[in-house]
Amino acid sequence: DVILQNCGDYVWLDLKTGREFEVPIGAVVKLCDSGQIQVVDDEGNEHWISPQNATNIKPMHPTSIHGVEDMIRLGDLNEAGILRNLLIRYREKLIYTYTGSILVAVNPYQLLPIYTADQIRLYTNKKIGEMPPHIFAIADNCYFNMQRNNRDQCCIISGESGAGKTESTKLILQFLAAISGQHSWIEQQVLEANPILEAFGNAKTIRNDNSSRFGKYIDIHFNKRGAIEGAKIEQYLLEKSRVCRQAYDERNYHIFYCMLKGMTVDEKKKLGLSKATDYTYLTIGNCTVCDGRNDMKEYSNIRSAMKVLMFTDKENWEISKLLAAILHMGNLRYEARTYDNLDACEVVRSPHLTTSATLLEVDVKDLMNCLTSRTLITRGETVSTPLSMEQALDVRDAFVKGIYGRLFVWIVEKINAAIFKPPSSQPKALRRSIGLLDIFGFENFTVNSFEQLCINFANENLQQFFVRHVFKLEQEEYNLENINWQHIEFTDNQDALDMIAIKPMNIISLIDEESKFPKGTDTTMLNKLNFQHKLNTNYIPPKNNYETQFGIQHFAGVVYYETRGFLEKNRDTLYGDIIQLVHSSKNKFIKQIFQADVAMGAETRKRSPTLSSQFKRSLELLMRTLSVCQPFFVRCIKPNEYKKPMLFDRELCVRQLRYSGMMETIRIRRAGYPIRYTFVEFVDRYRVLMPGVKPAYKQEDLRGTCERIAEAVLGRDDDWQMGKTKIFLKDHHDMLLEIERDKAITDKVILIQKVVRGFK
Ligand code: AOV
Ligand code: MG
Repeated sequence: DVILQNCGDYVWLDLKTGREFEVPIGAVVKLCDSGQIQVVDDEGNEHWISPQNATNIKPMHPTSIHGVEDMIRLGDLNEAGILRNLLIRYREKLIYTYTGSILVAVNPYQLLPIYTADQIRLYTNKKIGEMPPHIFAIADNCYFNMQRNNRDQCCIISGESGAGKTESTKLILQFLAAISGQHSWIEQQVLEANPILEAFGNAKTIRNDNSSRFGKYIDIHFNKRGAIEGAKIEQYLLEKSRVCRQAYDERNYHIFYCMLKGMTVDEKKKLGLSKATDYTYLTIGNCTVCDGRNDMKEYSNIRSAMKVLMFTDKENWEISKLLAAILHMGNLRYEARTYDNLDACEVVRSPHLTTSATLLEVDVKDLMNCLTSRTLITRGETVSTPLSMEQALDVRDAFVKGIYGRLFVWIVEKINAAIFKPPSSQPKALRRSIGLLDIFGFENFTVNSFEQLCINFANENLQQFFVRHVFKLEQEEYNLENINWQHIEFTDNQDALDMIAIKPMNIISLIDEESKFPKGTDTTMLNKLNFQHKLNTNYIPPKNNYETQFGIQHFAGVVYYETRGFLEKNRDTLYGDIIQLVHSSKNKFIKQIFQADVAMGAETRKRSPTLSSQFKRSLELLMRTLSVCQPFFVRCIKPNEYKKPMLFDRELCVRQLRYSGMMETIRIRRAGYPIRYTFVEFVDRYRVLMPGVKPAYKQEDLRGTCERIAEAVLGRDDDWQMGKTKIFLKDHHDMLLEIERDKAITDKVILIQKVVRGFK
């Protein structure tokens, strides 16, 4: 059927290329001539469409022509509609869009003038929807909800690597600090924790110049007046392998480059340091500078942040010594040798070796021995066996990773010591909190390893939290409350999660089992994975016996994992010789960060939990924490792979929208009732809107009273529903009720003031 179009009409043009992530594009009709229609699409390309082909075009709903602030209002509710809405807003630098109360944020890759103190004021104490969509509105609502409902809140920020999670987290924090309003020392300390964490835990990757290589959950504590009184930071699984190795065009952790650029000549001399290009550990990715980052300036920021967080000069110096020792150890050279037909090696004597020993405050000989041989105890006898060159390099790298990983944990503890005020100072009941979750985003590189498996496993968990909250619990509650409701289908990632970490013989547990098995290798592990999961639709076995990678169908796409090195990374153990070496050191700081290891003893150390089991455990705890909070969701979208402003890659965006379940989210938010109150809560909060209504505890017919108030304020025919124990409302009802309530209370206050003045 031919649809006649007039000039200036907007249409959807389906190019039908059959590409997986392509959706119809918006276009405007330019000419209608002798049966032919000329249209210009959103990318500026012209197309001629003959009447026979007119099925390729469909009229556009008016809401899609100029876009909407809340996507539940879209008339054309399909992927094309969502995509175009984000696109035309993005072009106007409107990077934020709502889906009900869920915020979609498209990374602008440029500084927009929308985060000023004025903007903070504008968004303070507003209802969602009263102002244009903004990350500050989410922060304000978190804060308001915390106080109104007297419940802990959390903000879950998700998106791929480089999508803008960390920036969003910082903006929320900045907003909360501003409205909590004291300009206090503690607020400043909480804010200044970030530059330190980023210096030691972020790095340039090909996806993001400031990629978080660890996950964090910042829990901000408020007293009953709503002022920040402390915070606690939980960190998850720093990517330690980066200290020794970086992929092409990637860097090591920022701190190394900053230190080499920012230290005084004298400081560097004491540590025997020169410039970044001189160090193996800093040059493997063939990239020592990062455009747009000023390592020298960063260094002074880091140093001043450390002062704010009570790092002493002495502690700072001790940290620098360890960082320098790491760089020197990375430059050690080895020579292969043979002893009694055994592959062995020696460390070539060099200033790097002596400086390493000096900085670690250990004997040079001991250090050399530790790095080239290994002590074994067999039948009560101690024998020293030489290490091959390859083994020796591994031992060195393991030591370095061990130092850096423990240093990072120590730094987070140090920060917490400054900002965390134990509840004893305030009764727990009076303290409320807002938690901000910013983890490493979903990753899929050319080569993916154990780290990516952990990162993607974490993202799989977050997605399930979202799915559970937005789809499962939501629809369960409608059923329980007898709400008139049509079920909405959604993509559930529970199966993938079950296979990775929940069901018996899951991938993580098999990797773990093999890590503990003395004869286990990466190959035997892969065989077990294949045997167990080859029939699972979420598992992709290797194509043949030579291939060493397996694939997982994640919610965000298929990722292939290279298994070589898996077990080693998961075991994450240091040889006893290394621990012994640390024990012999005169450097109190390194001894302190290795304290637990030294205390453990060889046998306990062998049985200590693997990385993946620790990580799994901490994720479980995190999920439990989140589940008792009221959640807000921020979905960050990366518009292009080039870190460039004003460049919107349609297919890249469709992929992210599809995988994050945005379509279904809009559908459920549109049909659903995100706001709900028990009858008691509702009556007590809104009885001011109806003169003469008694408090809930004095009501005989609570449900009836609740319904009467709602009818009076919202109108009988509007789309809200009475459940068995609760009233179910739309976001805009909440806004309306709250605005009316504010007015009613203000009127009352004015009235009281008048009365009081009248008495005087
Ligand atoms: P991520 O946290 O989601 O990635 P970031 O928050 O680090 O991503 O954002 C990446 C970069 O995008 C930042 O360094 C900024 O240059 C830019 N950016 C993001 N949000 C904004 C914004 N609101 N305004 C201006 N620029 C922005 V990862 O940590 O890699 O998953 O592991
Ligand atoms: Mg980040």
